[in-house]
Amino acid sequence: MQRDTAIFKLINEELERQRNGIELIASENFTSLQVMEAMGTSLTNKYAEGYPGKRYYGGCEIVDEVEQLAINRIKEVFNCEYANVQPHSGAQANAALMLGILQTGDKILGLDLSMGGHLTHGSPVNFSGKNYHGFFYGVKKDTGLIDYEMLEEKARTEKPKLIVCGASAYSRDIDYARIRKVADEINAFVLCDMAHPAGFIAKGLLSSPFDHCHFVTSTTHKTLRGPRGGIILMKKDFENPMGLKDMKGNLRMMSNVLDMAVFPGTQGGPLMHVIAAKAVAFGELLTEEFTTYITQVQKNAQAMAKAFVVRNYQIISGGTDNHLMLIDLRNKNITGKKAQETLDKAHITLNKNAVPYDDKSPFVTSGIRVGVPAITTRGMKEDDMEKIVALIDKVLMDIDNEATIAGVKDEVKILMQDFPLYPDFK
Ligand code: DSN
Repeated sequence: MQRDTAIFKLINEELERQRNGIELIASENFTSLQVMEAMGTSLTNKYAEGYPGKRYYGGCEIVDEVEQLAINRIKEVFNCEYANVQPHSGAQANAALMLGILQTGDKILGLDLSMGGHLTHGSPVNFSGKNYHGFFYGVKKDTGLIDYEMLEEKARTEKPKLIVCGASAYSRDIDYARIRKVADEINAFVLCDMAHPAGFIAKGLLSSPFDHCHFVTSTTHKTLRGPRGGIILMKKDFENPMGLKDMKGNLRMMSNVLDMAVFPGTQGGPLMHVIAAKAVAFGELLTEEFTTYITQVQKNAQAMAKAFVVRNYQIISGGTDNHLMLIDLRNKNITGKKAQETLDKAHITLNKNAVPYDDKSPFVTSGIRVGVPAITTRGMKEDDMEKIVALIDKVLMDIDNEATIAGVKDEVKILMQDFPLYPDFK
């Protein structure tokens, strides 16, 4: 068969784009070479519906070991009793979790998407708001911090079956104990979707949701720096209070409910090549090298936030505890859309983002979200954050000047040559 040159040409172009640009999308990262290698393997050929030791297909003895290694490693990372490593994505993990513990029409309470929440936390355009009834809490207008009083009030009046915490564009730590307290009052479950801060939680740099939340979901490709995918975790297994019984009439353990919600509930065959790559990434999480990396992510984010503030950029909540910051550009008279599109031309990649109480549509927005996991993987340090903010400022302050943009694009390329990406790939 002829090699598909059209696709491989595009793959090479994408690698060059990643190499030559400054990647500031908060949810992206660069995996290690061995994580990518694991994905491009014969494991993609294998059907393995079921779980290790309980499959619906023959020939699963090797992939069983792969999946078990992934499970064991991620349980060790977060010191937890249960892990399901099969969800194809964070959205799939949340879909399965909700299918397992909720009935259609049940109420869920999550952080409003326009205040930093996520689509799968009850948005009306998502399964989570179509199959279930979404209610929302927000952040305070003056501080940009989660409005816990509002969360408590909504919880007490609406009595949701599930409270979801975790966010896509929130730069501060979360008070999980406070959320659990009100959940216990109304007999609700608590889910923490830790997709963004998971890498910090793994190394104790941010509060852990595990002691307070019944369930924890995550993607594996953000601060965990693995392949694209999802996971579902529980600190401790427990008997399901919904009364779901097995064939012998015994109450099912929640681990069994969740496993069944992933497969056969919401997915078919697991992506064994991705699970192998997850296992590799989870092994990397257990190393001191990863501790050094994620500590540097936090230092870089703080250095970057400081550099923006010095240039009079308005960071929601005034700074960051994690890897990202949300910047309100209204005082600069620039929309998020215009900023994203113009910075893209200079090969600085980030995303437009609604800011709390935004007066513009989600397609335009008043803000940008900036994250440092990917550039930290490339080896950048605090003084490089200064340089990047200076380049962003140069573009934004002269936003219609094509010559300035082209000049910054050249500066970006030169800067990034000092931080090689996959140098062994030719
Ligand atoms: N796309 C993820 C993010 O950027 O945060 C959420 O789905």
